[in-house]
Amino acid sequence: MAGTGFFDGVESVRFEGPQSTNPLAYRYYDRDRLVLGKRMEDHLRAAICYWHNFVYEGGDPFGGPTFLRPWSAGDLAAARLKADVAFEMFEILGLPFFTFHDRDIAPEGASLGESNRNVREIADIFARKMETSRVRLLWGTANLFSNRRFMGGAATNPDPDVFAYAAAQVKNAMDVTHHLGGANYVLWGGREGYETLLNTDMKRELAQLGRFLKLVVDYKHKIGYKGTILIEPKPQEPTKHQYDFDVATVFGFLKANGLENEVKVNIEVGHSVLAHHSFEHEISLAAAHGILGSVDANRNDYQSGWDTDQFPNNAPELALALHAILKAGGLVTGGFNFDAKVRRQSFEPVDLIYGHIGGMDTLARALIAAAGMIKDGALDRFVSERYAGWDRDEGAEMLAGNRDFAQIAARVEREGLNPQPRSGRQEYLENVVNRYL
Ligand code: XLS
Ligand code: NI
Ligand code: NI
Repeated sequence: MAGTGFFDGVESVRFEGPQSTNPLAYRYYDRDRLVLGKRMEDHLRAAICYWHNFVYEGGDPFGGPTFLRPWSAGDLAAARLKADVAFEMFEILGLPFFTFHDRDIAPEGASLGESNRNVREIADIFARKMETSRVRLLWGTANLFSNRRFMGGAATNPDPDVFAYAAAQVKNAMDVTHHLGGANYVLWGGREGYETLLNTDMKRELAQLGRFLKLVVDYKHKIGYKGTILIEPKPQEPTKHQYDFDVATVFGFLKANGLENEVKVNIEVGHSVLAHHSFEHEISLAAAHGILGSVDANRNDYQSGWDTDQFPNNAPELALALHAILKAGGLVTGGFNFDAKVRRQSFEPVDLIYGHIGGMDTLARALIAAAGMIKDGALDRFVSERYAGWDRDEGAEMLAGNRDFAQIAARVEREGLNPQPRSGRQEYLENVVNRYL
């Protein structure tokens, strides 16, 4: 590959094993290692995101860019350089997927037509690079939140022309995702929410959002796109009240619109924390409803109250989520997308590499631990015994709807039922989990 020189001196990152002290090697992520009969790479399906690596410039509310990237001019030439650097990074890390928003990859033009042409021009560069690279597209999405036209919402805007503009932008992003063989298409409703009810007709806005999602699903079928449509829940930020608050809210919304078999969720670790859930709660709930799609892998600062998008680095915490994912049969079209950015002071190119190495090794350790728990069945056995009564006799009959209240009450009296509590054994189970970490 003709190098841009951006990552000069950084070699391809390889697996060297847990004893390695090379900071530019994987210590746990060994992509070909079989875990429960499947390659690690195929379990995790890790992706490198475009926005945090190649768009974020290190700014915070109190100061501007610190990274000073050579593509900061923001024109098409800069976009081409950015694409070259991105593919160099994919190569160095050897991860199988990437993700992007339309506005990450190409500059916005004077009209939507020009913006769309810019996006397609860079997507064509991607397509050519993908002929010789092993990286694939995990998902594409449209940025319907940065431009000021979306300040009052995209699909949920009071102005129907903004809805139309958003639809036209999503159509193009779906076309491009389809063209690049993207495994999923994501919708994160950054501005789909509100600041104050004083100026908001919530009922209308929810109807608009439902209509928008139906249009997305119709278009998917019309163009023969086989990927999965994903909604990414987030409770707050940028709006005070987001309509896609958490997995439960999204499931209710999908049911209300008859889309629960068409759309799944992309669950982000940090967003779960902001919604006051644990990540494994969100995973398990999505799995229970059959809408587990994909993961945005990161971590949130527990003290912040906002979305800090840090790289995952806590394997014990992720192990329970991986356990829930494995139990649900794994991520099918989904994967682990690093929706994570390096901190403002980590301005050197190699810092991007360290972030991903740490994230990958954390996921790999969590996967190995979770696979151990699954293999021994220690947790599952306890849980299935705990509920075993529901699988037979009167438990099964009640659950199936074969008993009414009168029949249930009569049996309680007839048999003189007096059920005795059994220990939930939380501490014992926590100790079992610790054996695998
Ligand atoms: C923002 C979201 C965003 C989505 C893609 O908080 O995580 O990055 O993943 O639009
Ligand atoms: Ni995300
Ligand atoms: Ni986030």
